[in-house]
Amino acid sequence: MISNNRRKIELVCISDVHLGTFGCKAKELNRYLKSIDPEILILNGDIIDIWQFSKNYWPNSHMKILQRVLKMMGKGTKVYYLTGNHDEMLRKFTDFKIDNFELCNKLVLELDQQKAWFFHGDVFDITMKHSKWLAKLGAIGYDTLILLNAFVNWISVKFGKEKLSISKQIKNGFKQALKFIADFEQTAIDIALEKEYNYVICGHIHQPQIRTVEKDGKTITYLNSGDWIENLSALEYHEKNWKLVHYNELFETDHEWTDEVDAAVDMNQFTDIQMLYQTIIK
Ligand SMILES: [Mn+2]
Repeated sequence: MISNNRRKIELVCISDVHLGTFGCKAKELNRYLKSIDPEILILNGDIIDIWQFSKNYWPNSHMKILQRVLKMMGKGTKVYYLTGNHDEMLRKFTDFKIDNFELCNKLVLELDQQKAWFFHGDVFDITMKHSKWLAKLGAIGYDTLILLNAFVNWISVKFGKEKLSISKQIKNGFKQALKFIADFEQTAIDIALEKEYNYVICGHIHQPQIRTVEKDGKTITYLNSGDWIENLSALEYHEKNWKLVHYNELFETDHEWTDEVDAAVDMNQFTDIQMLYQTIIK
């Protein structure tokens, strides 16, 4: 693919890549990223799976994703990294900003006079699993809930239990999963309506979606970027339209894609970021 063939897109949002795990389809993601030239790239959580890092799985194809993102930044793409639960360790660096890179918990952008609210979505885990009465995010606050989730996970691990893993839960029981997805989407929609956003964009549940609903005379669009384990999906915003794209529809998949030789990235121009991710990775 030649560089001037890249599709110019105003905004691209991906999530749940889970770099560092066996399931991650890094080669496919790299192929997709190579085919686009977005003004803004939003990495909406669970990009690097730091929970799994003890397993010591970090192939070259995974490193290439990070290099690809750095390269895009070098070419002027603004990158927002919104933290998820599998990369919650990054939350202590929240609001870290350098050049055209920003690390945050949540993000509000104005897209053609419409307010778009981006966050990973694990903030709902605790409200849905443990206490329905906590569910009103407005009342308790986003950052408090994130802390609460981290605390519950810390306790669970202390007592030899597993951390809350929603994608795992979804895989466990079909009936339960459907209810969970419906609850998740409804919670996101309700809170976004209350806050008067026009778009609410999540990840976390690995269920790609674009759904517009009307409630009390207001219109809201719920979007989910899916994941790069099973769905291989991304959200693209261009000329006032949202599109959900799937790798399988964008590329032929009848033969396995082999990575072509790629121009080397001059890593020296990103010393600070490199230091940051080396800190994270070691
Ligand atoms: Mn997640």
